[in-house]
Amino acid sequence: MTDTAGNSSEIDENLVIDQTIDTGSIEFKAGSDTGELGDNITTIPNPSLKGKTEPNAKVEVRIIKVDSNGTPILDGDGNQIVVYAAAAMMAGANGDWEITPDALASGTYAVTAEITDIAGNTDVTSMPLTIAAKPESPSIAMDEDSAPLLFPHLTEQKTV
Ligand SMILES: [Ca+2]
Repeated sequence: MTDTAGNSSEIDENLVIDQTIDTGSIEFKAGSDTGELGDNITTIPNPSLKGKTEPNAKVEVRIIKVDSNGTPILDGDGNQIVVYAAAAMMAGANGDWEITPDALASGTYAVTAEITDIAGNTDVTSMPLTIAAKPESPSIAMDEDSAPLLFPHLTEQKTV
């Protein structure tokens, strides 16, 4: 029925061996992408992320530091610098998964998701992620009550 090259003349669904994996994608959940959408840049330090892969696959998400070219930054021992590692989870029956990491410092990262499907195939998908510093605060309103706090030295001079 099956020759040594693996060609099968009669396909029995029970004998199909799954040797491929669809790692799918990673993207921001709605509301976690600030400013321009789809640029992988957000000012939210702990953006919620979602992915889609094979149903019931195991998903292990990590966030690592990368340089401005997207290349992983390594520590002195040559290991990737993991700033967040989610507990392993299982994608839903429709392949959906999501996480919300701990707050990250502003910088450039890569979100990686190691996917292991129910047949045991493993692969990694990733998404670049930039946490941008929040925009400058609007200029501070000046009034008599806040002035002494904002300018303690002025206050000291006045009270000498
Ligand atoms: Ca954006």
